[in-house]
Parts: sequence; structure tokens; C-alpha cells
Amino acid sequence: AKMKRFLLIVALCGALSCALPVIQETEQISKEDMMLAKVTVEGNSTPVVRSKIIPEHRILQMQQFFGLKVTGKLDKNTLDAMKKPRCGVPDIGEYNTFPSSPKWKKNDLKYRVLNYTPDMDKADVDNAIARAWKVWSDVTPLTFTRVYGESADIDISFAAGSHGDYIPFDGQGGQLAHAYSPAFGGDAHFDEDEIWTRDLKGTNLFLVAAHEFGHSLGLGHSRVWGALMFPTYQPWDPQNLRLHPDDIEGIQHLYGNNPVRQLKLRQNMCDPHLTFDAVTTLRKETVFFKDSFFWRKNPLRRDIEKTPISAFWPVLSSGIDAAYENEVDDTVFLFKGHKYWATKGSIIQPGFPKNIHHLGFPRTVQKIDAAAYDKSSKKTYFFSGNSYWRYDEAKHSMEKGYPRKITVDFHETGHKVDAAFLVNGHLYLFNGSKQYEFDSRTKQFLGETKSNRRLGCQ
Ligand SMILES: [Ca+2]
Ligand SMILES: [Ca+2]
Ligand SMILES: [Zn+2]
Ligand SMILES: [Zn+2]
Repeated sequence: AKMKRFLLIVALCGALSCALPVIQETEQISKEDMMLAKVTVEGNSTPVVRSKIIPEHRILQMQQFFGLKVTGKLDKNTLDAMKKPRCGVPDIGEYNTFPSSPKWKKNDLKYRVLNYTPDMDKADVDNAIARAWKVWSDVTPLTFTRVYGESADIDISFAAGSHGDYIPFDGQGGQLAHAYSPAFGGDAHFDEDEIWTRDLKGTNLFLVAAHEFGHSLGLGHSRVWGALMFPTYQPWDPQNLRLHPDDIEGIQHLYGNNPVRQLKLRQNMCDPHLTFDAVTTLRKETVFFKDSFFWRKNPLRRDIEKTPISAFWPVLSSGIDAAYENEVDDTVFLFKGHKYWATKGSIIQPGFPKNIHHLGFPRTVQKIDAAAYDKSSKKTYFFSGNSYWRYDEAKHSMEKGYPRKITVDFHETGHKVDAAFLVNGHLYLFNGSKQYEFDSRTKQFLGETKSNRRLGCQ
């Protein structure tokens, strides 16, 4: 019987991870621990015990999640990671929504604050909660209205230890709070044994509430370090919380964008005089760089987001000169001055930045204006000043016969190229507010449009 009990705990552990007390690698597990593990799972996204989960697989996932040595065993490091102050909602479910993506079927939601923590002034609690909702209403069409007395969609409360939902809190530290997905009513509970504060001296209520409300709206935990929905508490500056693009993508996947925000974005993006610093494909999306931001166009989505470059690539803050993607290697190259970086997703590859002169440019070239990769010929076009080069990616060298004058081969474009990208055999060259399209093989001119046409502007 003891052995069976241990397997159950391990099986559940992957599904809940954080709520578990210290587990020895013996079968010395108390009845309380087992009850805790059992009810935690029952009380959350699945109403039945998930006994079919393969334990080692789940532990492996959890170790990868926390960036630990992947052993598949519940070793000390894994247990320590599980014990960090964090949210009490189980990890390692779906990517960033709960299984089957439950969401609210309406956009105007009501919440109640059932009680207060004695740790803070009531006004500060109200303020923290209102601001935490605003984090999400800023980027979605959702609105949140506080109601008193009458029934609400989401109830917010503070409680210590056992508090009526079979998921007891654990005293100070450990779990800070938990919240239910929309499928289970969206309520958010905060552990009263924490010291809640408006600043960072204790546990900041606003930061934890903003995270928990993400769950109340249907987001699960994110694997992206720096995302609000990452499971452990990060003591960020509560006055300047900025959602990570991963959080925005997750919530907009469920509810879409805020119409006012989208309109402003569109006005700015559809300015007829808009020019771009660089354009590239990135995993099927098209990315348009401008100053310290970029716009991403996903072919499957109508909404477009404007993202700070630094949120994706912290070492690069503004002013990307050129960018291109090698889809086969899933690598995007970003150029700035005489340096360039190779990145996979948002991860800068080791050994970068490198100097552009290693690619074979003459010393007179101080920066690249634009770059585009042709996967069919494995050649990369580089534009700088009034000239362009072609780089042979297979031979790792500049092709003979270059540079050539831009006006000789692409005279419709003019004397310079601001940005370029190449997709489906079509080379797009940007100059000022216009985009010029060429057949990449024959260099035949195919037409011109506004630079921002691809972003859905008329
Ligand atoms: Ca706690
Ligand atoms: Ca450029
Ligand atoms: Zn959480
Ligand atoms: Zn609770």
C-alpha cells in the first residue's frame, strides 16, 4: 500500500509541482501530504485525479521548465525550485492557456472583493486590485467592474491555511496565491500568511494579483522567463510593470486586442509616410522594425502587435539596420552598425555579436542597410549605400562580381534600400514609404505598393 501511495504522489507532482511539500525520496509521505496532493489536483483544472500521467515524463518537463539538470528524479534541486515563493496554480499543462482553452464568454466582467488583508490599508488593496485588472484590460476588449453585495463573476479573497476549497495554503512563503480558470469560476485567493505590501518590502499584492488574474481569465503558466505568467514571484518595480509579449500574445489569443489600442496602433502603423529600418520573416510571421519597436504580422491573425525590441532581445534596444531569416536553421540575423547577431527565437546564439567585416565586406562599409535571404539559391543579399552584395551561405563567402550598383539591377527602387525581405521567390525592397517587388531569380520588376501594405494598411 505504501508503494502505491508513493507512485500516486509522484504522478500528481508533475501536475501540481508547486503545492507539494518537501518529498523525501522514500515513501515517508504523510497522509496530509497525500490529501493535499490529491485535492489540489481535484480542485484545479481537472475535476478528477490524473492518475494516468507518466511520472518521470512529468518530472522531466518540470526540470526543463525550471532550467535544472534533467534527471527525471525528484532530486534536491528540483524540490528547491518547487519551494520558491510562487503561485499555487499547477504548472506544465498546456502552453499558456489551460487545457481546452476555457475563457469568459462575455467581455464585461464583474468582481467582488470579499475581504481585506490587515497588512495594508483598504484603499491600497483596492488600488492594487484595480491596477491588476487594468494590466489585462489595457491589452484586451475586457472590462472589469467592481460590484458590492450582488453576485459577481470573480470573487477575490484573503485566507490562510484551509479556506474551504480543499486547496489549503501553506503558511508564509511557498504558495502566495492561486486562482481558478474561467472553467471553474475564476476566483482568486491570496494567502493571508504572506505579508502583503504596496511596495516590495513584503509580497507585492499588485504583482501577484496581476498574475493571478491572468489565470482567472484563462492563462496558464508561461515558460518564458520575464513573462508575468511565469510561475515564480519576480519582485519587479510595481509602478512600471510591462506585460511581456508572451503574456499579450496569450491573452489576445483568447480575447483579441483592445479596440482603442488597436486603432492607435493602426493609425501609427498606417501613416502614409512611414519608413522601416528593417524587415524580416520570423517563423512564418513578418517583422517590421522601426526605432525601438517592431510590428509582427502573423498571416493567421488580423490584429498586429507593436513590441519593444528589448522585450525580445534585451541586448538590442533600438535602431536595427537590417535583418534576415535563414528558415532552414530557424535563425534570424540582426545587424546594427558593424556588428551582427544570430538569434533563434529570442535566444542570441553563442559567439555573437560578430563583425560584419568577417562576412567579406570592405572596410569602407560601416553598416548594412538591408538584407534578405533566398533559400532556393542559399544566397543572402546585402544592401549598403548605393551597392549590393550577394553572400554564398553554403561557401561562407561573398560572391564574385559584387558589389553591384542597386540602380543597375533594381533601378525602380532608386539609389538605396532601407529594408528588404524575400519570400516565395519574391524579393521586396523598401525605399522610403514605398515597397518594390521583384522576381528574385530573374530580377524582373513586379510592382510597387506602400511600405506598410503588408501590415494591412490601405
Ligand atoms: Ca504561503
Ligand atoms: Ca535598414
Ligand atoms: Zn500562477
Ligand atoms: Zn483557495
